[in-house]
Amino acid sequence: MRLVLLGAPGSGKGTQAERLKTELSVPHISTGDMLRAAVAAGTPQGLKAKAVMDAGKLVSDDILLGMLEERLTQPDVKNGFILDGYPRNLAQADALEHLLVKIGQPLDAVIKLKVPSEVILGRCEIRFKAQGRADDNPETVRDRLVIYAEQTAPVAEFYAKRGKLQIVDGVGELEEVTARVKRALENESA
Ligand code: B4P
Repeated sequence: MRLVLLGAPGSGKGTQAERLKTELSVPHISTGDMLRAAVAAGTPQGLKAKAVMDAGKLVSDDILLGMLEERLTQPDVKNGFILDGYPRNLAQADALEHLLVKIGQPLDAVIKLKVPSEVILGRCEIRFKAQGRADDNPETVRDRLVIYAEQTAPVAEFYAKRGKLQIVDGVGELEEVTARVKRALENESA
């Protein structure tokens, strides 16, 4: 299974990917986690990315593509992957198509988790209080939602035009959302 999870910040992409990876026996690849690891390790990419991430903006496409290409060519990806956080704009969607053709791993499914902004603001505020992630600050989340609407929402249209997009209601208990995603994947393979 080669799956892309789309959705606004706080829509549950990372949360659901962690729940699905064991069942699907594929790695969860989160560009957000990769960037946070680069920041923590103080790599040159991490040093460039930190201020951008803290402000809730998108890190440069070049940095992301380099990191993703390296990750998607690791041996554990041979049976597929769940990609979370990428693509976040149309240039990244194009770059991903080319990269997947190059490595012979075309996408099987794209699922967008749909969650209203007021629910997202509530979730991120809870995570901000619990984990103190700078980009979960309510003001920054509002900015991230604007960037999402302007730059990431067109990516869903990109996949809809290719007949790959399924939209899943992301509101509810974690188990309910996981069950909905699994049903959507079953439809995909039916
Ligand atoms: P991400 O790490 O992708 O951050 P995120 O959008 O907030 O999603 P995440 O997966 O962590 O959270 P989730 O919705 O699961 O990106 C962080 C930053 O990295 C970006 O702003 C950007 O700067 C940079 N970046 C990453 N990828 C990039 C790219 N491709 N290009 C450029 N820059 C990039 O969960 C959120 C919260 O909701 C959690 O606390 C969770 O517990 C809760 N939650 C989830 N599901 C729930 C449910 N059903 N009910 C209640 N709570 C729920």
